[in-house]
Amino acid sequence: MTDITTARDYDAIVIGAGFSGLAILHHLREIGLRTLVLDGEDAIGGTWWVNRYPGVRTDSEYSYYSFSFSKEVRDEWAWTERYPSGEEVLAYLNFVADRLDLRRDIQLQSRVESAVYDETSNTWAVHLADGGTLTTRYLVSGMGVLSQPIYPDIPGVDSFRGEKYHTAEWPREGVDLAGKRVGLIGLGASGIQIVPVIAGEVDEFHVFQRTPNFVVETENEKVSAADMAWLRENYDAVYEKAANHPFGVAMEPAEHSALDVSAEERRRIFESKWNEGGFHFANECFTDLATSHEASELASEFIRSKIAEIVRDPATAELLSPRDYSFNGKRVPTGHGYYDAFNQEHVHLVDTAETPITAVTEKGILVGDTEYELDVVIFATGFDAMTGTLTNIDIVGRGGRTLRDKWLADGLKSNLGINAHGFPNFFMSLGPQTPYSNLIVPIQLGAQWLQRALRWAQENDVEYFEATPESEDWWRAETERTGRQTVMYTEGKKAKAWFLGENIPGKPEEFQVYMGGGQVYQQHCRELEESGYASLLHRVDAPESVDVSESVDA
Ligand code: N01
Repeated sequence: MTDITTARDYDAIVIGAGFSGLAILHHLREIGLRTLVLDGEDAIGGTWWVNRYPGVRTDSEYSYYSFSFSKEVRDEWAWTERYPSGEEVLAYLNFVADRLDLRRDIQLQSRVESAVYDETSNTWAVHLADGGTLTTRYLVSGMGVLSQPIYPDIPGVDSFRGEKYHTAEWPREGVDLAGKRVGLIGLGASGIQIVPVIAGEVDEFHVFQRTPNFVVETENEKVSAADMAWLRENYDAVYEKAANHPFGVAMEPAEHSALDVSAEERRRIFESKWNEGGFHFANECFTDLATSHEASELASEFIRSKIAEIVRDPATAELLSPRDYSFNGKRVPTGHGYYDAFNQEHVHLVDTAETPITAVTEKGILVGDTEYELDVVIFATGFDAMTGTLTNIDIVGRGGRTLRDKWLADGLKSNLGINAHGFPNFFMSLGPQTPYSNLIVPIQLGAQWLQRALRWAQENDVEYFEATPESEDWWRAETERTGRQTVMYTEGKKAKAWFLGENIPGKPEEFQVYMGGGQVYQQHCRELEESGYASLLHRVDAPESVDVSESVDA
């Protein structure tokens, strides 16, 4: 067996101490790899540590928004809400870290600035902001997919004299919004969560809307002791259901096309799933809300009718109703009193589609000739999704080429979002082109896949894994092919969705995620494993005379 510890500080370094980092640390430890997790923040939790804005909570239900691999965690942790708050998810992650004794291998306040692969020694050197360097054989990104915040390209953002905050950079000590005039830009899942919560605190609230969203409202019931007892008994079945679902949720597949039932029956089904709330509507009504434009438009019409029922002012209701794209064109957010918030007199919806925001001024926000004077501006303007964290630091592979340069020159390419050609022994948890899903499922299954792959590498004296160029071409084509069969393509383009890269001016239009279904993706991962990792080039440790360029499959 290969001695993989030679002259390196670690066998594996994982960047990021969120869900991914914790799962990977646990699984790599189990196979005896000396693993270290690095995180730039001063606490674990990843996205759940940095996203502290008021109202932050999961859009997925508690039962499948957790790991299933640890019996201790399953038996001892109790969720309290159907859609847990950010604070509760953070407490869960801390519980996981303590219960699995993970903290001793997590180094906080250690921001990675670059990681450079050395071909001669087959080693990654990880350079930290404090000047330190650590070496490792395997480098794993657990940096998160929606973790590189972006500010809008509106002139004058820096000139505003009041307070300004991004939802993903919310101050740890909180923000006192009482009695203030607040403006919010951005109505994706983050903005939609913050609206009803701060509406109750602020004096005047201006919500600047460029593109309305289809929000599915929900109740957020308490989780009882009996609910948790049931879940503990049925955890494996719940998890399996989520793992077999295209979007990673533990839900029943729909049975009928929206086009195959009578208008009355359609309304009845829409109504019943609307009442169940959240992701139930998108996933359980009909088979084709994500694949048929006509079906998606029927769902759109239903939600528009709900908006008109909830929002008392017809003009506001109309403004909140998307007309330029249909349901699923954006990631569908879960609402907790979102539409109802616009019934309060001090909550004003400002349409910036017709007349865009011209500038942020010293005093507030200028829309056309109207200046809205504000004390606080909140940016809920999203992220450089999927690739942002990976291209924001220098990940330098073979020949000194960065991942950023590779994707800029060749387009987004990877083998199943796990590894990229030119970057031996670099692995990504939730890399680009991994499923559009409740993310806990691909995080856990990905950690378990990596565990088996690296154990196999040890047992077979494999020096490195590296995606073949052919595998990248195949996966890119597959990601585009399947994505274009969904309304996420046609409608996502219109809605400037982040999953197509459309939310960032200049970012190429490419599917950032795999839309072909989480269960299909997992089947591809199993096939790669069963093939002996055939499309991940690997070289058996051998005398130095062996030419690396002749790397062969086992
Ligand atoms: O970001 P977004 P997000 N002028 O990109 C607007 C996950 N998430 O942070 O649509 C004016 O969706 C932009 O307007 P438009 C989830 O996967 C999960 O809300 O481009 N407006 C849009 O309204 C989600 O999908 C959870 O016209 C500008 C908004 O900013 C993903 O994170 C909670 C603008 C950005 O929306 C991202 O959500 C929260 C400009 N120049 C998030 N630039 C949970 O499940 C941007 N906007 C808990």
